[in-house]
Amino acid sequence: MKIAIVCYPTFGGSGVIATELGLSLSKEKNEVHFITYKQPVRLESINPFVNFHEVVIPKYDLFKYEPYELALSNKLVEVIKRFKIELMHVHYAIPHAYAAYMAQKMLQEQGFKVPIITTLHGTDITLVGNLPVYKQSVNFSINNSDYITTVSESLKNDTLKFFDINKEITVIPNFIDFTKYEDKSEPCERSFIAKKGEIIITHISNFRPLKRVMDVLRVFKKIRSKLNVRLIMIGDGPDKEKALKYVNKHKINKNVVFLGNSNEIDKILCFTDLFLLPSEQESFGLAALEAMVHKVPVVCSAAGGLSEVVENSVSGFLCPIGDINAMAKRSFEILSDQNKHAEFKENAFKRARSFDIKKILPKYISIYKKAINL
Ligand code: GMT
Repeated sequence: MKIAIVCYPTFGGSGVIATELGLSLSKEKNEVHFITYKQPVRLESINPFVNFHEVVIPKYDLFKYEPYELALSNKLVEVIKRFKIELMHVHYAIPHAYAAYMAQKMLQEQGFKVPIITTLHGTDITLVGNLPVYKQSVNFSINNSDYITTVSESLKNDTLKFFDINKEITVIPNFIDFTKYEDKSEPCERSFIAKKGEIIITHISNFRPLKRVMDVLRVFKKIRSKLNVRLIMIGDGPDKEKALKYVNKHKINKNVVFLGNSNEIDKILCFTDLFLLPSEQESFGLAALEAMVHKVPVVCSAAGGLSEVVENSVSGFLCPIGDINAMAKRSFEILSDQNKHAEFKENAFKRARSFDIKKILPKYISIYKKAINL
């Protein structure tokens, strides 16, 4: 098949999933064309079946905001015609589903029939898409996609709750490509960040308010009063300043390392003992799954789709949103008991296995085939 993938090229989970999906499709000899404004951050292993087309918008003084969706739909039409692409798979509704709809209409006028598959990822529904300023357009573009998928049951329910959807929604969970880990020959260097005997706790996010990074620090401070722990904060975003101030004020700066955005999270996760994700909202929680692949138990909030990833009391703990006492207590429970820790680690890995891309990829392929009547 020949597939155009539209996504955000940044460190967010939707871009990561779109990239990994495209790479896996390409390994099965599908021709994949990524169309976005920058090379996606995880698009490292290029092969002959992977193409990247950059959406470039020239500056013009009149524009306060560059009309990205106009340029994107233009690029879609151009690339789809040139490479005879059979379908568009857009990740994150805003503005991708809208731009794809425009492209589809333009192509239709020129005699090309190209279906749209829209995958909803989370904040495009629960936070941004729901704002009155976007809602009607988002609703319209979701309903005008040929196939709609969400990354969890929870997100499907939210989509049906917040929007007026007149089409079937298929849940296709996010996934992990285990072959990436099997091929790795690099050693896991714990001493690279941890001192001897230190327990490592990690958090990864975009530091937006809904990630509740201050909860991460508060939970950590409580655990630290009982255990020899070090916290690694990976990512960047609006609440980073606040987080830095907090660690200085509470004199825990020697025990908290801020690493910024990273493409090498596996190098840290491989020796992490516990992952914290206290989000206000999380449609899936890809970062938690990426930790579980490395046998890292997760203590998180019971927000959105996290309960579809982490099994409470088995591969981690799900606590009420904002309940830092419960999160600290549960973290201590896992970290202070070696046997329990070992058991949770194995369970986390076992759970992650159920999200192996080998099980998930056929679900997307089946939709693609239906879309192009194969
Ligand atoms: O968490 C974010 O704000 C980033 C966002 C994105 O666009 O990447 O993440 C969403 O999509 C991920 C991939 O499907 C999910 O794992 C995240 O849970 C989801 N974030 C939220 O729902 C807040």
